[in-house]
Amino acid sequence: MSGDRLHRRGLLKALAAVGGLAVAGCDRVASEPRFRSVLDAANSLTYKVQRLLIGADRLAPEYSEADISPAFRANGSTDPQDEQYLNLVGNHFADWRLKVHGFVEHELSLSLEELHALPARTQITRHDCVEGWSCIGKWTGVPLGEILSRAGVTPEARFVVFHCADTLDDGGEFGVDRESIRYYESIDLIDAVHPQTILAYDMNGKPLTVPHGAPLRLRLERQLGYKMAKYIMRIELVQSLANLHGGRGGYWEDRGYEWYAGI
Ligand SMILES: Nc1nc2c(c(=O)[nH]1)N[C@H]1C(S)=C(S)[C@@H](COP(=O)(O)O)O[C@H]1N2
Ligand SMILES: [Mo]
Repeated sequence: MSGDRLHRRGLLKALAAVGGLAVAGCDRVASEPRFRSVLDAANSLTYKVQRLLIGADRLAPEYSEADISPAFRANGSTDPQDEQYLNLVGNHFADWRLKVHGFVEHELSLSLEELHALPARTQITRHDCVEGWSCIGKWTGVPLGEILSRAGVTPEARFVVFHCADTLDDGGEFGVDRESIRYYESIDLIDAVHPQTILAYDMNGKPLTVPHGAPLRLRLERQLGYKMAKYIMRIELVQSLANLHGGRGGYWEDRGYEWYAGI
């Protein structure tokens, strides 16, 4: 079978999974008891209303080279001190692999070189941080849908989880246990196969720097900055978010932010 056919078969499966999510997804999540507190009230309303208003295919605005911010602010973790990460930096990420696992037909382990050989997309977009600042940058990377079609998403999969290398100290002010401190994020399969959802390895035409998430970070242009995981180590396809860390689908979500952070 040609690679192209294999690829298409995988993509169709991913889209079939998305179809199921679009029809039944929200309600099924809301009926899981551990999700009620998250999806009740405002957050559930936000997710449903925004999904209706936005539509699955709407693109975030894209800008021109002239609009690129002269200095792109770095935020959150900007210099992770985790031992494993420092070792990877020391070797210029030659030993880094992106692991893709969970509800997939084939686990993947991809080097940066292998990622570079996959189809790429470049987009100039505006990053909005919940703290109230925005910057425009140019991002190049592999559409997440390409990776998922190669891994083959199985029907059980409902969410894509990004596990990061950095431990972000929250200063203890949220009362979350230390187990929850490593950064992570999650998105649904609709956003996962959106054309502007990319795993970026370049920023403004140069390899991603450590402050901005080297060697790989998510770009998810229709949501706020905290969703866009930097320092990605592994991508896990899961059925439920309840058993991960604080159970709310992300580092900041476990500390009270909304899971669906639509702009
Ligand atoms: N792994 C990881 N990803 C992260 C963060 C972080 O602290 N750790 N911070 C988030 C926040 S709040 C923002 S606004 C953006 C900042 O991306 P930048 O540093 O490229 O501006 O990364 C997001 N992704
Ligand atoms: Mo942010």
